Parts: sequence; C-alpha cells; structure tokens
Amino acid sequence: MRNTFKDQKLEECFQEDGYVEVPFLTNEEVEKLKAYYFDTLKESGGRLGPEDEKYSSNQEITYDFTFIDKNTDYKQQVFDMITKSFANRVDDYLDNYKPIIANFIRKKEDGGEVPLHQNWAFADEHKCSTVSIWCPLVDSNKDNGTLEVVPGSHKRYGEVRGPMIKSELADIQSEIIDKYMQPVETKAGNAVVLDDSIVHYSSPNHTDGLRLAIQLILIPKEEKSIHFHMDLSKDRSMVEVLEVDKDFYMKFNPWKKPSEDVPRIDSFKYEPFDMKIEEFGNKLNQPRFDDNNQLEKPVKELSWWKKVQSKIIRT
Ligand SMILES: O=C(O)CCC(=O)C(=O)O
Repeated sequence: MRNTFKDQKLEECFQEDGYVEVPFLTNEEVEKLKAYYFDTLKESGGRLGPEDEKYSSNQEITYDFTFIDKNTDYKQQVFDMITKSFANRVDDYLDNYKPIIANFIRKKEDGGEVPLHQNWAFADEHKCSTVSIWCPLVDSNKDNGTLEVVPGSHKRYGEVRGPMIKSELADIQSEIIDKYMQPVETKAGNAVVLDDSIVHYSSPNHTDGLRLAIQLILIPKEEKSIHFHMDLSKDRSMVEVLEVDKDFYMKFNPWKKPSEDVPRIDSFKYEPFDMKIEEFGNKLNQPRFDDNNQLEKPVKELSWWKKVQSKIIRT
C-alpha cells in the first residue's frame, strides 16, 4: 500500500482515522479565494438537476456546488484557480498526487444539508487512497454546517461506489448520523484531508452567515482514474469500469449517462445490498476491504474489482 502523506505521523493518523486536519491557507489566501468566488459568480450557469439529464430522482440539492454547474467554462476556470492556489501546499503534504475535481461548496442560510455519503471511487483503493482536501473559507462549526465524519469508517463500507450504485448505507443514514457522526470544527484556512471512502455528512447552515468551502479531489499521479457505472436500464447487478480523466469530470454530473466514447476497460457482477445498523457498528472494528491478508492466494492476484466479484461469489 502506497503512502498518501510525506510525513509519517500524518500518514499514521490518516490511516487510523481516515482524515487529518492540517494548516493549509494563509489569511490572505483565504480572502483572495473568497473574493474570487464572488467576483466570478456571475459566470456560473446555475445548478444542474436530474431533470436536465431526463433522469427522475427525488434527491434535492440545496447547496451550490461547482460540480453541478451548467457552465463548463466556469467549472474549468474554478478548477484552474483552485489547483493553482493549492499546488504548493498539496506538494508539501501529499506524496505525488494529482487533482481531478475542484469545487466551491456554498450553503445559504437555513439550507445546504449534504446527505450522508462516501465519495465515489476514483482509483484502485486496494493500492492507494484517493483524497478530498476540504478547506473552509470561513470558520466552520456545528451551527453553520461543518463537515462531519465517522472516524475510522474509511475502506470498511461501499467498496464499489458510483453515482448509479445504491449505497449499502442508504437505509440507515439517520441512525449512523445519530450514533456515530462527529463534527470537525475547523478554522478558515485549515484543511481536512479525507480518505474518499470515509462516511461523512454535513448539516444545514443554521446561521445567517456565509458557509463557503473548497473541495479538491486528488489521486496518486501514477494511478489510472476509474469510474464505476451501472446502467440501471440494462442490468442492476453489472458494473462497468470506465477509464476517465479530469476532462471527463468537467462535463459530467451525477445524473448524466457517460458517453459511449469513454473507454470501458472491464465489467463485473456486483449486487447492491442493504446493511443493518448493527452490522455497521460491527464492521467498524473489523479489517478494512483493502486488507489483502484476508484473501486466498489466487484471489489476491486479481484486479480490485474482480476481487470484489470473487468475494461476493464466494459468500
Ligand atoms: O462542504 C460540505 O459540507 C460537504 C463536503 C463534502 O461532502 C465533501 O467534501 O465530500
């Protein structure tokens, strides 16, 4: 397993808890990025929704999120600004990582709950961890809807994650929030570096102040970026493995069907399932899904997704 951090102490904390908080931006950098956000907001094309992709969903998004902006040029501009502003600090902390998605996340007053989720899989999580750097541009706390995490929940749930794949945690979200979620109260300019597989959530902004944060998703430079897609109209237990890059995400949103031109490098059988809260609690203390010591020899040698498939067939 490859290191995520250059510093060994940070690496150990990250592997233990699934996240670490580090100093990241200066006050001037925070102010500059905040000003940039408001100065360029007129170029935003507004929020895309499921209906824009002729997809029916009752999922309502109540926060502003660059990833679902209708204007691709604006998304690109935000990506360039954030990656440039973060580059030096990313290299100080992370061991050879490249950015693939950049977002501003803004919650208006009395809205902006981000439902419990794990970020999508972006690379082979049996070989590495992919990360999100979450950096609030205002002090963030429980009142204004700071990020909340289940410490130690990374690489224990949702081994196969993508926009069309139902999470095994979907039906126990509120129980997990009540029992396990912990707010990470973070000063403006500090960053929380998350393993993308950690279970996380954020509550509405209950203040009348600004709640603005940046999220930058990165994967190891040497890794292929992959995306798991399930075509629900064709087969609800077949996952296609797409090889993608940052330009794929520039034109992509959670409800869009990936174009046929994107290379499909493999496919595998996977049956989405529902987990009970007792099992969630037990699994927190069990080995992670990237712990290959649990696997028999022939399975150990398979690609990540074929391992998933063979584990399912074996049980
Ligand atoms: O900004 C937030 O409150 C949520 C962020 C989040 O879910 C993420 O960075 O994956």
